[in-house]
Amino acid sequence: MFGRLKKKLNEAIQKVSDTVTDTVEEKPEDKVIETETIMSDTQSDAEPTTEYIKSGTSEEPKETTIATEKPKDKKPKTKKTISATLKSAVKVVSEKKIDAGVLDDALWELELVLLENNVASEMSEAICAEIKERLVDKSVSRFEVKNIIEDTFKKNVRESLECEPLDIYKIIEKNKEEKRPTLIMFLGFNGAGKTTNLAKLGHLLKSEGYSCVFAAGDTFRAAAIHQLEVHSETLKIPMIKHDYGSDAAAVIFDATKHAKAKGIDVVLADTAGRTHMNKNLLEELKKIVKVNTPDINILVVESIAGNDIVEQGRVFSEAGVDGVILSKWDVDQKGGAALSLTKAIGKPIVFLGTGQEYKDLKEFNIDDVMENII
Ligand SMILES: Nc1nc2c(ncn2[C@@H]2O[C@H](COP(=O)(O)OP(=O)(O)OP(=O)(O)O)[C@@H](O)[C@H]2O)c(=O)[nH]1
Ligand SMILES: [Mg+2]
Repeated sequence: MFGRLKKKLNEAIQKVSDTVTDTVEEKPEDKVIETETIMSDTQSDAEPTTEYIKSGTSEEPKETTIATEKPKDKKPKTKKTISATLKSAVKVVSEKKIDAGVLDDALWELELVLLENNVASEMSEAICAEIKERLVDKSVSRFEVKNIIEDTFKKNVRESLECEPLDIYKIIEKNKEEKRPTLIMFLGFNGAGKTTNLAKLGHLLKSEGYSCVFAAGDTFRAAAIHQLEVHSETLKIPMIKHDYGSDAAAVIFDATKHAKAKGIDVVLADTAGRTHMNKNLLEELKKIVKVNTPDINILVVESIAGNDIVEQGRVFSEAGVDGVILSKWDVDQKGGAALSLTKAIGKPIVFLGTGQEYKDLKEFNIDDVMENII
């Protein structure tokens, strides 16, 4: 999912640490590195002036003299001098304080990378502000700069994803004790992956030993009932359906009644895709929820939906959302927006949809995301 962001992020982080360090190295004390690197790299014929050599190598005049006395066609023996000076340069770098102006420019590039990959602007700004606070006027080496940037990024992403978890199995078990089925309803934007991920969850729950029934609650889209029916037949999970155009709330109600009568553990209810911009469709969704009071409302959101993700999350939350499935996680796109959803709606990501097959439903784990992102 984060292949693109990871690549760009690492490039930007490298650039920030390089810029910061390079600028620090351009202090007068480090002049000797420039002098001798130029000599060694270009094998210049021009002999440095005595005055310049003195200012650059006051601590090691001997090596510098050897270098200037070498025949024109040979590379000056400056190896020892360079490595010695590099050592002192590292010391200088770690003793220099990082300048706010230099850092601002470098961090702006990092912020752009985050924004280009749809990381929400609040999060991008917060990350860069915190990096700045941790670096400005501090004495840090190039290595530490990189670590501080990575640490700050990870900390912010982790905080944004952390949330009280939703334990579906615990809810099912509790309801089983009370001899009633658990109703799990799927809602979300058109084409987000509701029906496919409902079927995947049915497959998973069945493999865990729970009995399931599907409710064909999308009575709106042509072929939606048939789509679920195909899953029902393939997975050998029964399905309750009415005709197209009938009341979705009634279909789900009937499926729950059926599950109660037959002692079925879980009802997985599909609903029609709807845009979060359409008030009427949202009102209808609220009615379905009111009639059926699902135990769990799962919002299915395409992880590649870009900055619209958070808005979708906020609006569907009006109907009640308990957890999220981020679908299409396998598609490598600008996935940064997904990082902000949990914080925005205060509900956890429960599963990632990682493909189009039944097995492609992965329990969400923050550590896996962190490993993939940086
Ligand atoms: N690559 C990938 N494709 C997915 C995933 N989940 C769903 N899809 C595909 O996305 C398309 C839409 O999926 P559906 O399950 O029909 O989406 P929906 O939300 O039910 O759509 P509507 O009922 O029309 O609103 C299908 O081609 C699915 O195979 C996923 O995790 N990864
Ligand atoms: Mg559907």
